[in-house]
Amino acid sequence: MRETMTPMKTNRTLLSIALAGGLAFASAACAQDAPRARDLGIPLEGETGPLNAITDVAGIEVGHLTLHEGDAHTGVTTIFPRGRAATDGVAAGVFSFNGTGEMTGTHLIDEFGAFFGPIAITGTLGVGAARDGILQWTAQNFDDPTVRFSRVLPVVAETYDGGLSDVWSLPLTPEHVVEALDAARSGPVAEGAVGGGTGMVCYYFKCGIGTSSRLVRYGEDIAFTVGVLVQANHGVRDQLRIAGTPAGREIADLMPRRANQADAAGEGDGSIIIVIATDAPLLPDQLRRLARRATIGMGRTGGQGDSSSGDIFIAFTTANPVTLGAGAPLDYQSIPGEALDPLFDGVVQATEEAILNALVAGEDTTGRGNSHVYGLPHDRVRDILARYGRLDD
Ligand code: OAE
Repeated sequence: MRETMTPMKTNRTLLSIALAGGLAFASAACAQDAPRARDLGIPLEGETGPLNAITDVAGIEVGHLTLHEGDAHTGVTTIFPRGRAATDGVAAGVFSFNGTGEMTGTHLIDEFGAFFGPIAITGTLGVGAARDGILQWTAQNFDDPTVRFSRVLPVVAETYDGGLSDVWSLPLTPEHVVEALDAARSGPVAEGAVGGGTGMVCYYFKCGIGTSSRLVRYGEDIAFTVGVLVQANHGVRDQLRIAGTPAGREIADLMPRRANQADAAGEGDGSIIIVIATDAPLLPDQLRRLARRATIGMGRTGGQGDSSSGDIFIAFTTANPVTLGAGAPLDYQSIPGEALDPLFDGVVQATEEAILNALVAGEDTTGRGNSHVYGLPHDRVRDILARYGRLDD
């Protein structure tokens, strides 16, 4: 069973129950009645954009494909920095906090400071299919795709969903990815067990896709937007902190059941992919500085980049359209380096909230081989916040 998700005008409710193999695998997307971190009373700083999502950065489109096939529970999330129809590229910078993982296309970004085309985020073993899917989509939608050279080297990133999903059945195909690319839209973004987040677990709770945004004041009458989308699959329970409280240590029960004991032995702490978008005019080196600040936002929730984790962060700006060809010099704008702090704050705050939104969207899930992961218990989180004087009701 598979479905693509495109944001509807109102927050959607999409509950995909895959009855294949008798498994209940609920993917609660961003729904009218689904609470997010702020709804639980988690105190969070800063002013969000209207959607509190990466799509608050004008032009960005996000698509998901969620795949349930037998014991496989995976998918792909796609992000178009300028929308599906755009030909211009974006200036970008990448920061690998802990590089035990993959994000393709980064050598070219490090060299040229830009990329063209979408970003795809999926499960570890789906990277090849996602890369091929972007190439197929590009060939279908561009007469001369090579003109946008980086479109031949797509940006695809991963986190490992082998705990809940039968990854070695290799269920994701390039055609699935083409569907997720065609489904990309602006508007609200589904969170949790959806798209690339379908089989993801963070801090030993069900997790996955999360997003958030901040309006960043720059001088008297300018405001920029910073948007963040995460595929969160990182961390161990003791590390989890919510609004500074040791929530992970306070919820020492509700631990995952592995498909087999060997999994437990091999279980790393997972990874997190963080995509940062902004409409502030920045240069590649400045975008790398923004990407580095996502580390702080992850750290606020307790993540610390353990050894086997692929914690790789990419930042891009929709300002400064990047065209190709040896034409006239380009007039790039950029904010003076000494004035970046408000944007750094926005990245830290939106990253923290995106991870918490991914956690709050998580639901009790039974996956391959009768593995099981609990969703974050909302009432207990509220009790913990209250006990530590951190409940923002
Ligand atoms: O949980 C499958 N790391 O045996 S990868 C395991 N992106 O469960 C990642 N878990 O997801 C990294 O820390 C990654 C694993 C690292 C290395 C290769 C591929 C992906 C292991 C690891 C997982 C984690 C070997």
